[in-house]
Amino acid sequence: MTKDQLISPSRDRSQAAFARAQQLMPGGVNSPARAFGAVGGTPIFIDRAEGATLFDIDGNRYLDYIGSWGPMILGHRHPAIVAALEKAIARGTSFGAPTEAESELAERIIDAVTSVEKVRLVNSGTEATMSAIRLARGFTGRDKLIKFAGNYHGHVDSLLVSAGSAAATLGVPSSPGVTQGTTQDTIILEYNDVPALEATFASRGAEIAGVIFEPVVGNMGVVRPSEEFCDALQQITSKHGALLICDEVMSGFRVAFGGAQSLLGIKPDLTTLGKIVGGGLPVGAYGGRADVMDHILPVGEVFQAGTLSGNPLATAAGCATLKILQDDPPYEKLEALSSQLEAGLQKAAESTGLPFRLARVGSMVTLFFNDSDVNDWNAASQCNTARYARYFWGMMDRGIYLPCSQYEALFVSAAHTEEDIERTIDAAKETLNEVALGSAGG
Ligand code: KE4
Repeated sequence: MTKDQLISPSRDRSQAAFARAQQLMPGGVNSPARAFGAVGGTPIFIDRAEGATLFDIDGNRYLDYIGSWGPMILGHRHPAIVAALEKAIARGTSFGAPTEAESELAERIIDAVTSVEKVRLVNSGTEATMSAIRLARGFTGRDKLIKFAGNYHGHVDSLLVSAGSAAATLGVPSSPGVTQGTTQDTIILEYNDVPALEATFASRGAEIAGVIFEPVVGNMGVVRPSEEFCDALQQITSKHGALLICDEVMSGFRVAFGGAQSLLGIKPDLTTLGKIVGGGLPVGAYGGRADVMDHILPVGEVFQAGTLSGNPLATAAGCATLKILQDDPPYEKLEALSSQLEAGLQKAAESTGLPFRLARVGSMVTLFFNDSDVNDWNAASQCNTARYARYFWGMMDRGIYLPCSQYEALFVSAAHTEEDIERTIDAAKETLNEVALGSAGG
């Protein structure tokens, strides 16, 4: 289908809705990733979703590869999750008191993620990472924390840092409102840079409370850790008494039922989770060694609390989701569909002559417009993001809804079909050829 045969979708209602929203909320959105800032144009407003399909308020339909940025691994409105929510809502929406559903979700997480002996439920991935960092500092009595460029862990003040002067590697605030005092204890290194990790611990090991990292990065596009990097993280933190924090908010239950750590053979001290564990409702979680977790109030003295933590609706959706992932694991199907997509994108991109790299772990995929391998932020930051934007819109006009940024992973869901993947590949062939032609001028 060539572009001029496309029924160029009307998006008038989304345009009007966006204009109204911008008067009411900063940028018209409740999370900046949705504002299409990285690709330009107007975000589409969603009316409803079913399976792998989104319907916008102009009546256009799209194959959804964002899946709410990860949670919708089973697709939208999975009948068992809808039923669980209907059952829960008939009993009330929030009590601010313990429920057995919280214990069920906690038990499902503990049973699935072997390094997790105890867990605390919160309301978002940000809350999970913020709490895990506080716990690492409280448990070790140390201040410094290591994170990696290109890894995103939510809008935690102490993690909103950019690399400072190379020598210091001490973080400097990457957002107004974050104080120097907050970021001075954050050390930022390059992902997969073992020598830098070793050198930092050699000089400051006694000050370091923990290291937080994405075991499979999704937030600079998909980037895998090297084996050496995984080994170094495990051994160096253990040697220096620092805690290893695996941020599996995105990769948890996504790349494997036991998380990326189960694929990589890593045993972190703490793990953070989100997205899929809530089945599309707001749930975050942090957990790990019981001797560490028991430092959290009310057993220990590290403070953390939340009005809606363990909310009955959210835990119902989370339990229903993890039950399906355990009883009827979709991972073989996701692997087949995702490798079909990867092969098709590889072929389509190769035929254009455009420089690109393709990365995939399980059902997380990124097509980088980059002429070098992408193993860290240094390389990722060289991507041709203008080219990605043209690719994004060409796919949108063909009814394929990709992540609205080069620095995100696309997600295949268990609701996608082989035909959906073939349609996506056909759309990519046409779009990438258009991008190549359009790039002929540079
Ligand atoms: P939330 O606070 O957005 O639930 O989770 C923060 C977070 C923590 N850790 C990792 C590895 C994450 O990927 C995230 C959130 N991911 C982004 C997408 N890359 C959420 C999208 C958004 O911010 O709207």
